[in-house]
Formats: sequence, structure tokens, C-alpha cells
Amino acid sequence: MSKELYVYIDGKYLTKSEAKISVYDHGLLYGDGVFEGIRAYNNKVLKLEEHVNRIFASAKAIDLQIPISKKEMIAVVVNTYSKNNRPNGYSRLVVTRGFGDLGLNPLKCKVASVICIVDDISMYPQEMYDNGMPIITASQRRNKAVCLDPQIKSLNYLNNIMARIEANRAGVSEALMLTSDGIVTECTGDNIFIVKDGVVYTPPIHVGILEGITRNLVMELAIKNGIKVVEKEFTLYNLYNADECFLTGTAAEVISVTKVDERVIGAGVAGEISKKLLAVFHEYVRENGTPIK
Ligand code: PXG
Repeated sequence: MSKELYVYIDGKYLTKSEAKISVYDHGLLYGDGVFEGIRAYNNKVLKLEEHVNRIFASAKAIDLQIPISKKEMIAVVVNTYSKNNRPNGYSRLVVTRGFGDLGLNPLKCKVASVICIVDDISMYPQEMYDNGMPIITASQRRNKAVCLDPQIKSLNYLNNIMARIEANRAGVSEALMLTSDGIVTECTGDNIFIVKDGVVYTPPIHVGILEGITRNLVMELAIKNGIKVVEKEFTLYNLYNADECFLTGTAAEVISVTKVDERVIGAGVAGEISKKLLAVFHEYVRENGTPIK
């Protein structure tokens, strides 16, 4: 892109090179903040209200007061897409605790900062959408909800980044994370599904996962298409012996997994149900969302 991007920060649209926050911002100093990754397709922002509701819920959980209303935040996202002339794109909404001092006490941060960036997204190669991709299980366990609830989409992503480093080392694009008891939770930036005997299974929220907006949409689309969906705990044994496996996320959309820890899943190709759900997902995102202009 030759034209400079505009970034929204606290009521202003600044160019990408001007858009800066303080080194005293507790988002930087402590990962004290929350965020969302949102997509737009065909001039419409997908599930915008759900993303705004989720960032407000994450903020509430960390006792962070967002200085604008939900309605205003929806307008910020739409306007940032519009200002950047992006009918398709990825946006990052970030709310940090704001400018404070070097102590960790959030009371020193008088006002939270709201940032919205709209840019391109780096996708998995098309070949992976067609043929599926390999993943590994990370030795890094998912945060326990009693320590830092994975439902909070916070700026503290080290748990996930540590697992992603293991994926990088193994030469794959995603890593699966387990609970400390070995229950399957989710990947570093995607929710996980398996298919067995025609039924779709995905871990329930209480195992300690982010309640993915793509996850919820895919579950809804599966049910609409007559596919049974069950939220149920499962282990690596169930995953290795599944007929199909796929991941969902704003960035990844729906992507088939054909190998886990070197075990071939099902027939080792993108399965029928995964392919069907990918197709209905693409149909849905073309037609639905908050209009950009
Ligand atoms: N689990 C986790 C831990 C996530 O971070 C999802 C599931 C999927 O949620 P949605 O609502 O998007 O369906 C996410 C989303 C990336 C990237 O670069 C991914 C996410 C956040 C930021 C970047 O892949 N996560």
C-alpha cells in the first residue's frame, strides 16, 4: 500500500508513523489492557457488535473503564475502515490502562487509551486451506482460569506466544494447548473442533478458552446445516482418533488440521464437514456484517 494508514488513538486519526503511545503506558509496561482482532469482508465488518461486547466484557473483568460507549466504539471501528478505504481488512482494537508511572498500580493511570488500527492480515497459504495443515501440542499449558481467565482477551499473550514458539521450532503454524490435566483447550490464536462419526465436538468454555466469535458462528452455521454440535471435554486420544479436525479464528477463518504431533487425522485430507463449514462460513461473511459506508 503506498498510501499511509490512519490509526485511531483517543479521538484522533493519526498517520501510522505519527501514531504512538507513551512508554509509560501500562499496556506496554505490564500488558495491562485488552484487545480484539476484527475482520471486514466485502465492505462489512463481521460480528462487530459481538467483538465490542467482548472487549467491554474483558475490560470489566480487569476492572478497566473504557472511556467511550459501545456505540461510540462501533463507530470508531467502522470509521477507521472507512478512513483507510478498506472494504476488506483486519482491524485491531486495543484498550490500554493508559499513561501511569513505573509502579504497577493502575490507580496511577487516569484514563484508558483506545486504539484502532486497520491493516492487512497475513494468512496461511491457500494450499493449507485446500489440504489442511499440521499442528503440534505445546508443552506450555494453557493459563488456568483461576490465575488469568482465558476468556479475557488481555494484552498478556505470553502464555500463547510461548506455545507459538514451540510451533515455530517444530516447523508448523499452530500449537495446541492443554490444561494442566491434559484436556484439550485451544490453539494459540484459534479454537479447535474435532469431528467423530458425523458429530462436531469442541471444548466448552469452562475448560479455559477464549469464547471465539468465529467458534460461535461456526457452531451456529453447523447447526443450521443439520450438523450436530456438542461442547464436550476431550483429550489428545480423542483428537488423534478423530475423523476430522479444524481450527476457527478471526485470522484463520476455518482451517482443516490433518496432522497432530505427527499422527495423521482421519484420511489425512481436509474432511467433508470441515470443507462444508468453510464454504458456509465464506458465504456468511460475504453477506453479513455492519456496513462500512
Ligand atoms: N483463542 C485465542 C486464544 C485467540 O487469541 C481465538 C481463539 C479465536 O477467536 P475469534 O473471536 O477471533 O474467533 C483467538 C483469536 C493471530 C491472532 O495473529 C489471533 C488472535 C488474536 C490476535 C492475533 O493469529 N486470536
